[in-house]
Amino acid sequence: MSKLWQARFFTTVNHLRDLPRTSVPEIAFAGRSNAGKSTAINILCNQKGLAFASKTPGRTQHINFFSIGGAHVAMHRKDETNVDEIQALIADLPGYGYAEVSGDAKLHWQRLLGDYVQRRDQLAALVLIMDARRPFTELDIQMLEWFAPTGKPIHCILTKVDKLNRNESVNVLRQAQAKLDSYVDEDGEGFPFTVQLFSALKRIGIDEATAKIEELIGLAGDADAPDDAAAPGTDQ
Ligand SMILES: Nc1nc2c(ncn2[C@@H]2O[C@H](COP(=O)(O)OP(=O)(O)OP(=O)(O)O)[C@@H](O)[C@H]2O)c(=O)[nH]1
Ligand SMILES: [Mg+2]
Repeated sequence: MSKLWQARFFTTVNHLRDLPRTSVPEIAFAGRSNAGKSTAINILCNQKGLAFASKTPGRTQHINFFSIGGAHVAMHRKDETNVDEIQALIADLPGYGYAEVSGDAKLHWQRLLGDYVQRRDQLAALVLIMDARRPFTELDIQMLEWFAPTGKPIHCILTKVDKLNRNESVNVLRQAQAKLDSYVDEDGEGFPFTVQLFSALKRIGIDEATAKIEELIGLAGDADAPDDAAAPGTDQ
C-alpha cells in the first residue's frame, strides 16, 4: 500500500503568513487551471473526494494541504491528526491561467503561488501537471523558471493521455523530455527535471508517479510494517 493513501485534509491557506508551521518535506502540485491537479492527487491518494476536482475551471483557489502520517486513516477515520507525527505534506496549488478571474484576485493568486514555490524551504519538489495535448504553455514555463533556481526537482506529469493515440503519446513524451533537457545552468549542468505520461481516466502512470513522489518526499522504502510484512507465524 502506498504511503500516499494515508493522506488526509490538513489545512487551507490563503496567505503566506498562514502556511503550516511544520518542518516536514512538502511536495506541491502546480499547473494550469483544469489541467487535472486535484484529480491526480485524488487518484494517487486513492480517495475520490480528497482534493476537490471539478468541471468548473478555477476551482482550487487556495493552497490546500494534505498530511501523510500522523493518523491511522484506515483504522480510525475520525481520530485527530497528530501534527507531531506528520511525515510529509502534499499541497494542491490554485491553478493559473484561468482567464475569467478578475485582475485583483488573479494577482493575489500569482503572488501567493510565486512566493510559496520560491521561498518555502520545506518544499522538496514540484509536480508540474500539464495537459498532454498542450504542455509547456507560457505560464507553465514561468512556473518552471521560477522554481528551477532553487535547484530542487520538478517532476512533470503529462495528464489526460487517454485523449491521445499511442503515437501521439510517444511523441509528446519525447518532446517534453527534450524540452526539459534543454535547460542547463551556467556550468552547463542539467536540472533535476523528469517527466512521465499519466491518465486518471485510464489509470496510466499511477505506479510511476507514486514511486517518484514517495522518493521526492523521502517516503520511499518507508512503508508501514503491518501492511507490508506478515506477522511472524502467519500463513501467507
Ligand atoms: N479525460 C481525462 N480527464 C481528466 C483527467 N484528469 C482530470 N480530468 C478532468 O479534467 C477536469 C479538471 O480536473 P481538476 O482535477 O479539477 O483540475 P485542476 O487542475 O485541479 O483545476 P483547478 O482546481 O481549476 O486548478 C475535470 O473535469 C476532470 O475530470 C484525465 O486523466 N483524463
Ligand atoms: Mg483543483
